[in-house]
Amino acid sequence: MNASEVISDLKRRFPGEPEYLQAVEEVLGSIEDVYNEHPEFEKYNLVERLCIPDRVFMFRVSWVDDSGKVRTNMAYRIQHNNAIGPYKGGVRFHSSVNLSILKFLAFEQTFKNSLTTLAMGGAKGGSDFSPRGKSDMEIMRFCQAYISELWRHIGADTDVPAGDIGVGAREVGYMYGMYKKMARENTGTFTGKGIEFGGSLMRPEATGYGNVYFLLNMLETRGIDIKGKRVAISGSGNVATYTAKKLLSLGAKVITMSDSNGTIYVPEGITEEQLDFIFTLKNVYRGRIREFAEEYGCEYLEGKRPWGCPCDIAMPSATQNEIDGDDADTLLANGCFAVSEGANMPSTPEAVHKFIEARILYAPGKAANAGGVSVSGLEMAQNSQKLSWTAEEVDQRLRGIMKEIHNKCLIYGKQDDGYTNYVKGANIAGFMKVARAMMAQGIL
Ligand code: NDP
Ligand code: 2IT
Repeated sequence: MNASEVISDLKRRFPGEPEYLQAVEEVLGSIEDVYNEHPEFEKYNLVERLCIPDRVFMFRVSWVDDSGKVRTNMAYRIQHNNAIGPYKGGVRFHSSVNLSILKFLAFEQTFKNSLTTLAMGGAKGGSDFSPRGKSDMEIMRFCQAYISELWRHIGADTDVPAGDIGVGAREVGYMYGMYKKMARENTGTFTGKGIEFGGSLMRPEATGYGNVYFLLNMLETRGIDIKGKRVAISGSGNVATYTAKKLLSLGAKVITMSDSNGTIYVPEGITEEQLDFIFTLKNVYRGRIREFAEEYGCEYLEGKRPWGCPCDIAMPSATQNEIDGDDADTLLANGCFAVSEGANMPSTPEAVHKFIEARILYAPGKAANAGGVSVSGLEMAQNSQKLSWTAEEVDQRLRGIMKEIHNKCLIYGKQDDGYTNYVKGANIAGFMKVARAMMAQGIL
């Protein structure tokens, strides 16, 4: 089948999976040229095999809440592709989680991991369990229940989970503890672990810092200095807060942060002290961003996303499809000249089209947010060596990897008119490595 036949076929077979189909369509739309140059891909039905996950685990998790009530959730692990290395990807706990969302994330992860220069295949897992308002003991019991089923399908050289929305160091710790108990091994089959038991320095910072390093590479191509630039960030979780931290250290102004209830708008830019408040609010008290506005008396945009606030640069770092076509129009009308995605697929296809049409610097998540999984790969390397590297060493490697990903985007994404289409660049570079590996390994 050729690429468009694959898309129609997937639409027919998986009609209730819009996010998955959206991600597939975006990638296949941009690899057509290279695909047509390789007739052997069609002969081996490579695209269809690459789009459909190798396997999907889907199961019920039962756990007991603090009031003694027995609760159930749906849980999943998608092992998408392991042509270039063990399955690798995060775990998401959020009420919105379903098969379509995890399939899109595992598909994206395969191309992202291919770009990192490291040997990692693509996977994603999660549950529609919502950590919001749950006690620490409830979180622990849920994590243990999830792993009591999943543990037999993962392993240090098989499938290595990590964090994502709703899953941070606390949840990884509980899941890894249960995994170790069940599997009777201590080989580091999770990344994002605590520093005391095999975690890598800089893993918490990696996605946000990596996104800023990618942005700096993009700005350099146009000779733009980050200093003093107004950056709108969405989200206030792991990716958003470390993006903000790196930006502040470089003299940029972080003018917004948000959560699913609203946005704080600070036109003069938040201070380091205010950012520390957000870290504590989110990680210790697990509070809402509205409380920041109450503390500092800034503007709070209830129920709104940040994109109406005039900015130079947008760094969406919350969730998928959080910038639609109208938001893109507003950003562009306000003079935004760069968008670098911390979240996975935060821009709808309409928004992506508008950014590229407007010839702004636009980095898709699979390139810009690859720093997180890259440092996960470095955590796996350290665990294999039974060594821990210094923060400086990990940060140096992270900078090098982000530079390399940026170079690949330039190589495959440069257009005749000189504009770099980072979507095309990232998709082709990511695809070609996986495609070559799959061709070499035969029909599986
Ligand atoms: P966190 O759980 O730490 O933070 C998520 C943030 O996004 C919260 O502020 C949350 O607000 C907000 N958010 C989540 N879902 C929604 C929604 N449906 N609508 C509006 N806001 C929402 O997650 P991360 O920071 O780890 O992840 C953020 C994004 O980055 C995700 O797209 C993830 O896939 C991606 N990513 C994460 C990596 C990592 O290493 N952690 C690596 C690469 C990408 P609220 O509290 O109200 O839910
Ligand atoms: O989307 C992502 O890249 C992540 N959530 C991180 C995955 C990982 O294995 O570190």
